[in-house]
Formats: sequence, structure tokens, C-alpha cells
Amino acid sequence: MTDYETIRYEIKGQIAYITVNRPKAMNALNSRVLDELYDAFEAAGEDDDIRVIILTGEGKAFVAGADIAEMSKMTPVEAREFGKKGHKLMNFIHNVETPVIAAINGFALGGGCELSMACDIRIASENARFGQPEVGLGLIPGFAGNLRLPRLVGKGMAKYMILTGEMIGADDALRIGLVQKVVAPETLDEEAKKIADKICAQAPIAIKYAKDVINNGYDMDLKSASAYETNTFSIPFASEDMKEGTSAFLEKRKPEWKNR
Ligand code: CO8
Repeated sequence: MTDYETIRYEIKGQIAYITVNRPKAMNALNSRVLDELYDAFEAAGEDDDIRVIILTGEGKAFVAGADIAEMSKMTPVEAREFGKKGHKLMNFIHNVETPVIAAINGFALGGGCELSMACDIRIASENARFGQPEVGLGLIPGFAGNLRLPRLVGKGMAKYMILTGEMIGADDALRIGLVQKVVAPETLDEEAKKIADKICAQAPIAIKYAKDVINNGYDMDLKSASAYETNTFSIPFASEDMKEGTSAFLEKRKPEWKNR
């Protein structure tokens, strides 16, 4: 799929930019957006030249949730299919080897907050607003908000946000650990790129395995996670880049990565 209707997909150097582009509907996630996002993330993930993906939204919202108009007409069977499509996308973003930065430019509500939580790093503009307002619609979060929010901010705060449906601002999101950085709106793109550039300056193979161990180790008991980290730690020792990184340090020069 290349003719996207609801997103933009651009490559600049080693960074892929994916922008949800339905500003008139606050970038709400309908089935088409979910399909197009999946396609774009898959394309970026398969491209060895892309080192970081930056996800953002066009206009006033990052993503103001799943599309309420589309959902209002769904049967339970269709709702289950929609939920599966959302989980498939969130899980792909969570697991893709390429790091994903969410540059949150405005409302990140419901499915939008869930989409941001599937990303590896969240940076927010000062005017971003976060929330899981589903209970006010007679729904519950359905793209893993009940699962990822407690993992990111703790069970107490997750329950507070999900059960009250209250929106929080960027500073509160930073305080509770939902985002990693808050910046002025006009600098959001530049700050996201700075983080991407820092990641691009590191050894590609190390980035890949670090993300893998953080993701998989988090869901294991500590003993299994220790074994998993120890084994994965040894893999880069077979790479040219590990030899290059350690040699460059000892020779007091900048490393040149080969991604092998
Ligand atoms: N779905 C569809 N359309 C939306 C959505 C949405 N989530 N959010 C905004 N829009 C539309 C509005 O209907 C409006 O359309 P129109 O111009 O045709 O009337 C347009 O976007 C602009 O919105 P507003 O006029 O409301 O703009 P405001 O600046 O006044 O308000 C808000 C912005 C606060 C973001 C407001 O639009 C709002 O509250 N939106 C809904 C937020 C929400 O409840 N999100 C959660 C949705 S449920 C969900 O995400 C569940 C995910 C899991 C699903 C799993 C299924 C199995």
C-alpha cells in the first residue's frame, strides 16, 4: 500500500516520519487509519536504512481516540475485529526492532493515548492532553490501555485516569512518567529529531537488542529475565560493530557503524 489517505509517510535520512492525517476528525483511528499505520510501520521496520520512526499527528490532535462514529454502529463481532486490529498495530509498534518516538502535539485520548504508549519514547508539546475517557462513552479502553497504562505509571494512577476519565496536561504526564520530556509546541519536531539523532549515533545492533531485552525482560520473572539478558548480552560480541565501538573508545575516536 502506498497511496495513503489518512496518514503521511516520509523518509528523511535515517528517520521515517509517520503522521496521522485526519485533522478534521482530530486524527481519530478508524479501520482505514489502523490499516495504513500498520502498513507504514511494517515498511519502516523492514527498511534497514531507517534507524528511528517518529509518529505524530497533523493539526490540533495527536490522536483523539478510536473513531466514535465508526464504533457507534459496530456489532460485538465487529468490535472484536476492530479491537484485534488495534492490538495487532500496538503490538507491532511495541515489538518492531526500530525504535519509535511519539511526538505528541495535542490531544492523546483513548486509542490515541494507547497508540502513544505502544511507542518506545514519548515527547510531548506543552499543550498536549492525555486521557482514557472511554468509560464516559460506556466503553472500556480496548487498544491495551488497561494493560500498558499501569505498566507505565503504576496501577493506582492508571486506575485514577481510567475510572475518572479525567484529562491530564503535559506537565502531569511528565510527573507520573507517562512522557519522558515536555517541550514548547514550536520545538516539538526539532526536539523529537534530536532524540532520534542521538539514537542514530549509537550502534544499530545494540539498539535492537536493548529494546528486545527491555520488552521481553519486563514480562518475565527476574530469574528468567536475568538469563535472557545474559544470553542476549553476548550476541553483539559476534558483531563488527561491537569490535568497532570498543576499539574506537580505546583509540579515542568516533565509531563508524556498519550495522553488522
Ligand atoms: N472519533 C470520531 N470523531 C472525533 C473524535 C473521535 N474520537 N474526536 C473528535 N472527533 C471529531 C468531532 O466529532 C468533530 O467532528 P465535526 O467537526 O464533524 O463535528 C471534530 O473531530 C472536531 O472535534 P471537536 O469539535 O469536539 O473539537 P474540540 O476542540 O471542541 O474538542 C476533543 C476536542 C476534546 C478531543 C473532543 O473532540 C473529544 O472529546 N473527542 C473524543 C475523545 C474521546 O472520547 N476519545 C476516546 C474514544 S474511545 C476509544 O478511543 C476507545 C479505544 C479502544 C477501542 C477498542 C474497540 C474494540
